[in-house]
Order: sequence, then structure tokens, then C-alpha cells
Amino acid sequence: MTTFDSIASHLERQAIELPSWAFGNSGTRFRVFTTPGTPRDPFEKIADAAQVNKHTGLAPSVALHIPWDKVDDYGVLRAHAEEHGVALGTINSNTFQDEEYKFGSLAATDAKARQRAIDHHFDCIDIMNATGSRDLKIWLADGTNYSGQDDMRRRQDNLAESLATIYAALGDDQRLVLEYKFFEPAFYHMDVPDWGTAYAQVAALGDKAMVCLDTGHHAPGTNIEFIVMQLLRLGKLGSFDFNSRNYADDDLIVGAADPFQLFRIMVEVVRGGGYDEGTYVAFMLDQCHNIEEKIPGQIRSVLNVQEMSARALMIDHDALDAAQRANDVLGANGIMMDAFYTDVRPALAAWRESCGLPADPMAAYAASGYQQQIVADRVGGTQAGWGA
Ligand code: LRH
Ligand code: MN
Repeated sequence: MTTFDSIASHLERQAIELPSWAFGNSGTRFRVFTTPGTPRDPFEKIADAAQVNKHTGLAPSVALHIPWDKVDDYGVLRAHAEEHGVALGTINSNTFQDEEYKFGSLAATDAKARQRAIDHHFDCIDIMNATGSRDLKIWLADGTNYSGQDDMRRRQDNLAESLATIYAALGDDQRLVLEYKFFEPAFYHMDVPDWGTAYAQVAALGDKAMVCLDTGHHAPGTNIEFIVMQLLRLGKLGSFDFNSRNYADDDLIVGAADPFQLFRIMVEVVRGGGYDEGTYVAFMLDQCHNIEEKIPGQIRSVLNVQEMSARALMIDHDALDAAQRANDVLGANGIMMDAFYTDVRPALAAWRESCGLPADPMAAYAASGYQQQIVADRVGGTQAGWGA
């Protein structure tokens, strides 16, 4: 069995990017509930995100969503983030809330809608130049609700042309990551429904175009770790949007609904080199804390990823390889399950302390008084949300 000490160095470089929108209010079509102390602007969102990094050492950057995180001066926001010990990360575009995108954006048949969406991405690239961000993440709500509503082939061609126009505007050190989703808000077809379509579109663009895998965007029963393996094998797994779900795109805390699935995904990340020094894979959370407190929710989330990463790193890879080559079915599965059932939490707590971090980040945050402080301070104004 691999020892914890032998994997500790791997844990040091783990970095999980936080979504600014997880600190704002979010919900469902039934209700978006509020929470006392919720940020009113991107500055307060970043201050809250910095609390997660302070107590875990795991979250050194924050992803922004445009226009939800629109500010007058992104240089000022960047300095604010740096003062709080974090960086501004992935810039997420938004072509799913404007009236003009009713029938689509980059894939739309209407050329005006496509141009509007392309211009929005040019604006996002300008923001990346100010924030120092590497990744432009594109998720499209584009699709149709009824068969025959539009020509799916023409929409793919429109999408390819739009993406090529955006790709051409990227800086040398910038990337475009295309996120797929099998349904919602479109209920007949999505223009980027699966990893194959995302791969086909980004492969046609070039080396700076990658696929984003959101763990909540697959049909029930999908073997997500197989897709992780394949995209790593193809060198096109640019980023993860981590969350968990029981039914649809529930955006719950990663590892909460299915910790074993998160373990299996991290096993393929490790096996495929996605966790190696200097990896090109970005790890981000994409979650909504509709009813639970948001900062503790994010702390719990990055700890879940850390714990399943540690278990995946603990696998006795030589023994597993030998059992696999010997078609020792139960032996091989047994080695996986031994690692999954290895309780790494006491060793992780001791390791955190050895790094000057609290052994129990959840307890440390609760004892910090920060939550009570923001509830007292953040009175008035409009709590941040999806602005939908
Ligand atoms: C779409 C999605 C996408 C984001 C949004 C907040 O479901 O996963 O990544 O833009 O959530
Ligand atoms: Mn996502």
C-alpha cells in the first residue's frame, strides 16, 4: 500500500478555483432564497473566497462570470484580490440571459445574435488582459426545444465559425475552454451536448482550445471517468467544473451525492497525468449553495476534492497494474476499493498542521467569527445573484 507520506508532496500543489457566483444567492425556478451576509458586489465575493484559501490553502484563485462580476476597473479588482492573497482566474462568458439570445447565441441562425455574442467574448478577452486570466470559459445555452425547430447541421457550422473568430482574438498565453451539457435550458437538442461535440469543435480550432468537463452535465448512468481518461489521452481536458448531482444539473457540493464517483474521476486524473507537476488541467468548482451557508459550503467542497485526490494517490499502482495484466478481476477491484476505503482524514489533518494550516478548516472558519462579521456588516444594498 502506498504511504501517505509518499503522496504529501502531490497534495502541496493542489489548486481548486472557486466560482464567484457560489458566494451569491442562487436557486431554482421555484425560488432563489437569500442568506444573511451574502456579498453585494465582486469585491465582497472575492473577500469571501479568500476565506476558503485562508483556512484550506487549496483555493488560490477565483473565477469570474461576466456580467455578474462587472466592475468599472478590473485592475482595481485584481489588486483587491491580490491583497486578499488570491488571483483572478477563469473568465466565464454569459450568452444565456439576454433577450437577443432567445434562439441562441454563437450557434444561432440569426447573424445579429451571433455577432452580439462574438462581441461579448471580445469584451471578455479584454477583461482577461486586465485580470491576467488564462482561460475564457464558454458554456452555451444554445439549442432547440422541438424537432425541426432549426437545422442542427447549420448551427454546428455557425458555431464553428463563431468560435474561430473568438479563437483568433486570444492572446498567446490565453486559452478557450468549451463546456458541454446534454440538456437545459434547451430540451430537444443542445448545440454542445457532449464531450465528442466539444472535442470536434475545439480540435478544429487549435492548441489553445480545450474542453471543460462539468460533472453535472451528463446523462444519468454516464461513465464520466471514461470521458476524463479519453480527454486526457487526447490532450484536450482543459478544465473541470466540479459539483455533484442526484438527478440533473443539481450543482450540489462535489462529492456529496456520489463520493465514489469523485474518487474514480480523480483516479483517472492521476493515471492520465492530469495531476502532474505543471499540469494543463484547471480544477474549478461550479456549484450553487441554495440553502446552506456559502463559505463553509466551499470549504467542504475543496476538502472533498482533496480527500478523494489523496485516496486516488494512495492506490498501490504497481499491484493494480499487475492484477489488471493478470485479469485478476477481484484482485484489481479490491485494490481500488482498499484505497477508496482508506480514511485519509486523520493524516490530512496532521499534514495541514505541518503546513501551518488548521487541522479542521470547517471548525477554524466557524471559530473565526467572519460569518458573524459579514452578517453584521452587510446590511442594505442588493445581495448578489444570477441577475436572471
Ligand atoms: C451551466 C454552467 C456553466 C456556468 C453556469 C453558472 O450549467 O455549468 O458552467 O456558466 O453553470
Ligand atoms: Mn459549469
